[in-house]
Amino acid sequence: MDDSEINDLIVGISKGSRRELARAITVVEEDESVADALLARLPETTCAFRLGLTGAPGVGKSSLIAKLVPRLIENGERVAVLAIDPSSPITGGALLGDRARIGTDLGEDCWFRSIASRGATGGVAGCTDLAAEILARAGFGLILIETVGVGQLEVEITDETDQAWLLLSPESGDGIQLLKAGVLEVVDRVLVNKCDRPGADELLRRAEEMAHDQNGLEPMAVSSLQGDGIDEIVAVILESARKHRESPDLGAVRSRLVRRIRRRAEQEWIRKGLGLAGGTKAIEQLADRVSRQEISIQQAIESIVSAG
Ligand SMILES: Nc1nc2c(ncn2[C@@H]2O[C@H](COP(=O)(O)OP(=O)(O)OP(=O)(O)O)[C@@H](O)[C@H]2O)c(=O)[nH]1
Ligand SMILES: [Mg+2]
Repeated sequence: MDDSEINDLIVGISKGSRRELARAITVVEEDESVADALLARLPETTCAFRLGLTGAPGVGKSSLIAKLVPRLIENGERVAVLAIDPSSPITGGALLGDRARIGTDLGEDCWFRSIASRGATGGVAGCTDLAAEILARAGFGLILIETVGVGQLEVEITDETDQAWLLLSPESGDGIQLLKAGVLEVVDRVLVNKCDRPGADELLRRAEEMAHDQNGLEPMAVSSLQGDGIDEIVAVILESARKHRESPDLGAVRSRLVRRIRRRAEQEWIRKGLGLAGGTKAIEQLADRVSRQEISIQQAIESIVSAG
C-alpha cells in the first residue's frame, strides 16, 4: 500500500469515516506492516477500555454483547466490538447473525466486525491488538473483544485487553472443572451466563468461593436471554472504563507496545531473512534436495538461516 493510500485512510479515519476505518482494519488484517504507518499518524489515546469476553462456544458471548451494546451507547459510550472468528462454519454463522443485528440498529456509535483467526502472520493476538488500537484512535471508548475457547487463544487475548471476563454456563458442564483448573489466575472475572437455567446457582456459588480464595473480582450472574443481571454488568463496565480513563495502567500500555514492536520486528525479520535466503523458490529447491536425500532437513534449515 503506497503513502497516498495510507494518507487517505488517515484523513478518512480522522474525519470519522466508517468506510476508511473498515478499510484500514481489513488492510491491517492482511498486512500488519500498514499499521506501523497508521499508528504513527493517528493521535494517541489512553481513553479506550478494552474488555475481553471469552468462553466456550455457545456459552452466550454474542448474546450478552448484543444486550450490552445498546445499553452502553445509551450511557454515552461509543462501542466497538471485535469478534475473533474461529473460522468454524457453526460459530461463524452465529457471528454473522450478530453482526447484522448489532451493526444495523445502532448507528454511528457502534462498530462491529469479526477478525479471522487464521492466516495473519502475527497471530490472532497481534491483529486484534492492532485493530483495537486503530478503533481506539478512531474514538471508540469501549472495545469489546469476543473470543472462543479457554485454551491458548484467549490467554493471548488477556494480554491484549485491560480486563478479560470468562463466561461460564450451567449448560456446558465444564465450568467447575475450569474453576478448579485455576482459570481465575488468567481471567479477571467470571460471569455465570444462562442464570435462567438449572444449575446456575451452584456454579455461581463455586465461582464466588474461588474468587474469594484468590482475591478475584466478584463473579456475576446474568441471563443474556431474559435480561437479568444486565443492569449490574453495564454499571460495572461503565465504572471500570471510568477508572481506566482516570488512571490508565501505563504499565499495561507499555507491555502492549513492547509486544507490538516485538511482533512486528519478528515479522520483518522473518520476511527479510527468507528474502535473503532466496524466498519460497529456494525453500522448494532445498525441499527437493532433501527428498532426493542429498541433504538432511537440518542442513536445509541451516542453509536458510545462515543465508546473507
Ligand atoms: N437460556 C439461555 N440461553 C441463552 C442465554 N444466552 C445465550 N443463550 C443461547 O445460547 C445460544 C448460544 O448463544 P451465543 O450468544 O451465540 O453464544 P456464543 O458464546 O457467542 O457462541 P460462539 O460465538 O459460537 O462461541 C443461543 O441459542 C442463545 O440464544 C441465556 O442467558 N439463557
Ligand atoms: Mg458468538
